[in-house]
Amino acid sequence: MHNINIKNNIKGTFWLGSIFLLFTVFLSSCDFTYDLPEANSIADETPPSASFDFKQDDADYLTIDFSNLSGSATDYVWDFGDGSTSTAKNPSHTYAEIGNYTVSLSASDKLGVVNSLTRTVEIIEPVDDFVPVILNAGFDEEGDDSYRDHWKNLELGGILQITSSPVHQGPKAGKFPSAGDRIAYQLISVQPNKNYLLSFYYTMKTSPEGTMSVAILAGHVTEEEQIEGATIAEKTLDDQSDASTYVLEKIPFNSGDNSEVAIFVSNVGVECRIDSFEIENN
Ligand SMILES: [Ca+2]
Repeated sequence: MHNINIKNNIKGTFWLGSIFLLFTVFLSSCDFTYDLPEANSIADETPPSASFDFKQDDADYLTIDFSNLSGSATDYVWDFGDGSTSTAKNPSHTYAEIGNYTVSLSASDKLGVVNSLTRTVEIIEPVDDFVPVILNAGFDEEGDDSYRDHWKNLELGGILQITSSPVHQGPKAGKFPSAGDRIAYQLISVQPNKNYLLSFYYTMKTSPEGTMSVAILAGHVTEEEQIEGATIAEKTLDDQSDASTYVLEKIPFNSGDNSEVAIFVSNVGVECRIDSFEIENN
């Protein structure tokens, strides 16, 4: 019996001690001077709202500049959709390649409230929308001799003539008499290192035998001796099968270092006509 009583007393002392110890631990863990609420334990009067915009960087189209428009937030986690993340407020991110990326921004405040926004960022190669302009490309522009003025280079030859029959399109076409003493020349603006396709229609009399030439020259040329060295591309035309039927011809070329190239038309030996120039990115 004594043994049992002693055992009970020991047990009671143990539990009392344990409770006291737990209470002491509890008291020491409490910070009575600063009461930080747990997340969502009180209403967040100004919860964060995630918002962002983005644009392609001017210098590098694979780099996206993000602007953070979130409200009531202090911390940010960006997921750029390519395995990369950032905690910067307004990050820029460079992608490895073009494509669609799902970008999410999680904005949170010090109360632990998180709001997220996901947007698709589409990265495409910038479109080159510059297309060169050829003035009076169809030789139809009337008045003040302007239908020929755009095609002048008196240092290289006499100005081309204009004919009304036959033409490919519109009221007029350019004409080069058999003497070969007339040329057409026009300097046009291009972008360097771009591929272009120049097209036009021409026809020649069936006799005597002769040729017509359309060349692309690297920039402005003022002397005949410069022509050969300046020629980027050239086509010699010799379809003399039908004087009244215009033939489509195309000259592909690369502008190289030049921001201007010249279209240069000349002929040898036979009367020729030309009409409807067009140029496009190639
Ligand atoms: Ca025309």
